[in-house]
This record gives sequence, C-alpha cells and structure tokens, in this order.
Amino acid sequence: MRFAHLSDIHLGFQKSKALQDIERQVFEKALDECVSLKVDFILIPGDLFHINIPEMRVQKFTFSKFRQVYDAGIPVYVVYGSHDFSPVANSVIDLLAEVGYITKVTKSNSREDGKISLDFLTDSKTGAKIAGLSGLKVGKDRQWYEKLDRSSLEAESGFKIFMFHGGISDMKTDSGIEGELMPLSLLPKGFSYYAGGHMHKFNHQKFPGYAHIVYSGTLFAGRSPDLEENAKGQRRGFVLVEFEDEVKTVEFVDLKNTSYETIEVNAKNRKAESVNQELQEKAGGIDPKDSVVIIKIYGEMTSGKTVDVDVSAAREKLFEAGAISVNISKNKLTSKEYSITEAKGEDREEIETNVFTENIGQCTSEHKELLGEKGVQLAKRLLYELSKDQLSNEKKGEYASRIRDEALAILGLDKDDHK
Ligand SMILES: [Mn+2]
Repeated sequence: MRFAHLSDIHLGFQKSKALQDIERQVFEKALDECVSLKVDFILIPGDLFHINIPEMRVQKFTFSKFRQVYDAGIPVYVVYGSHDFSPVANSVIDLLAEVGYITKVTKSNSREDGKISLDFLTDSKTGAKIAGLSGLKVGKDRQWYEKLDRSSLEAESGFKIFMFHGGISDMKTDSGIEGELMPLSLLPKGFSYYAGGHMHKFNHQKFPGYAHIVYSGTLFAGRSPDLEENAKGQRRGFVLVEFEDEVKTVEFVDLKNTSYETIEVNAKNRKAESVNQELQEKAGGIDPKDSVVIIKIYGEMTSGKTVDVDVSAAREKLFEAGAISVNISKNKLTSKEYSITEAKGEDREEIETNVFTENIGQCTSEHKELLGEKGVQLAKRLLYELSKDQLSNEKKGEYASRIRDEALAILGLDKDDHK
C-alpha cells in the first residue's frame, strides 16, 4: 500500500501569467503522477491555496483536477494551512469537501475540561487511521496544541497518520518562515507517520517516539525566496510512502518546474551607475530563453540611493531575449549615504524618538525646520497623526481628507495648495 504526501502548493500565489502557468502545470503533474502511481490516498497538510478564496481561474483548474483524482478512486485528505485557513469554513477547501472531491481531516471537539480532542478518520481501502489539526493564522497554533488531548490519540492502535501544519523547533529547518516554531513534544507520540506542512523544503527526520516527521515542501513556490532556492537547485516534488502495518519506505519524487538563471551583482563600495552597468552587461551575457531569471543585488554602496540602481533596462533586455520571468531581490542592498538605522529604546516613545533622531541625522535639507530636534518633533507629530483610525461614522473619503488636512497643518502647509 502507498500514499502520497504533498503540501504548500499555494495555488494562486503567482502574479505573472508565465509563473501562474508553471504553478498550475506542476500541481497537475503532481496529481497525474499520483494517479499513475496508483497511490491509495493523498495527504495535503495545508496551504493548498495561497488564500482561502483564490480567483476563479484557480478554482476552475483545481476543481477539474480533483475531479479526475476522484474519478480514479483516490481519496484526498486535507487540513487547512496558515494561508487557506478560514475560521468559519469560508474557504474553497470547504467547497471541494462539500462536493466530495476531498475530505477535511480535522474533527476537533472542545470539551468541558478545556481540552481539545480529535477524532480519527479511517481510510476505507487501507484501514489507515488519520487525525490532524489545521494550521491557524500565524501564532495561534501553539495554544491549540497545548490543549490537545494527546493521550487518547496515543492510545489508538493500528497504522496511524498525524497531519499538521506548522514548524517544529527540534528540527533543522529552512529559515525565514512565518510564525513561531513549536516543540515536537506538543505532537502526540507513537504515530506511524507525521505529514507536515508549512516548511517549504523537503525534510524527513526521526526522533524517539516520533517515527517519521516529514515535510514534503512546496511543489514550486509559495514565498518569493522559494524561487531563489529553486534557482540554487532546491529539490521540489512530493513524498511517496510505502507501508503495511508500519512505514516501509519514504521516497521523494522530484518534479521539474522550470529552468533558472541567476545574475548576482555585488554593489559594495560602488556607485549606482557602475552597478547598473554591470547589471546590463551580465543581462546581455546569459541566455535567458524560457528561464526564470533571478537578479540579486547586494552590498553597501558608497553613495547614491538604492532606488538609483535601475533594473528596468536589464529586465527589458532579458524579456527581449525570451526570459519568462525576471525576479529582483534588492533587500540586501544598502547605501552608506543613507541607510535606515535601527534604534533601541525602553518604550515606544523612546524608540520612535531614537529612530527619528538617528535617521534625520543623516539627512541634509535646505528646510532647516525638518532637521535636528525640530525635525524629530515634527516627525513624531506626523506619525501620531497618520496612525489615527477612521471614525465609526466617517466615510473613507472623509477620513482621507481629514488626515491629509491635519498632516498638512502640522507641516505648516496650506491645504489649498496641495489638493
Ligand atoms: Mn506554506
């Protein structure tokens, strides 16, 4: 007997047509592969969709593909992730469940003693028992797990699978994921397989009491750094598990998504013009046809603003040469001339004062009232004004113009000149 485990597909994440096509193709290829491998069932522990209700285009191809899997007689078991989660079952996942193409696993009951108990669902063909807990909006998960009645889950006999969506602090994992990690000890012990979602890289580890903790990772990309990882050769695909009364093998099935080219420019101790020039030369030096191009610009420039590093010419050149997408990462690019400084302080007021003092100190302006202590006070008053909320009886337009007028007044500007 065998099952497939895939997760974090993030359907609906991509913005450009070319990447949307890849997102769709990889998803369809994965499920086609599951059908031709004749798996007994499929597990998707969260973030099937990037948001709870993705656009119609995404819903259409998803329904059509799950229909085929359904017709092939393969059950699909799903829990919500942190992205497609809805507290009131207001997610396309619930539509798919309603028509019977997929089955939502989470069956949690809040009890009088404050604990949460979970019911098992039995896969009729294999007899595998499946329990799981959905991901929630970032940070709330832990409270749920702390209330989980683990002992009744641990007492159940047979081949058991636990589906979950969240990071485990005991595991070596990819950095930069959202939300806190939780200790492994919050998961019930003794399951045959733990199907994880949320971490975007394939990861398979064993711990005492926890036979196989497995993340399949994303199929393609669900966060912008995923594409950079792909360009570096990160494996993408799904997990195929052979089992009888226990897990026999855990195998990773690689799926190709697209080809990548990377351009890196180190801007350290340089000016924007020279960075731009190197960028253009490098863009002309690769063959980007049918590839996703990742442009990484990093380092601290000697002068100029980081916005003066202009990727538009290089981008145009790459598209002309047949690139399907150009993704730019400039978040490690800084400039000596002006850099946002982090400031510390005891409370919010003090932190605000320090941030403004540090950063205004690096500015020059002929408007002396914007500099020094005066500038700091002005910035603080502006910040206070701009963070005011809309009044309950106020229309959006009224709110916008009230805030604008107040802000202009603080700056000592005449509102009639700034319509
Ligand atoms: Mn995810």
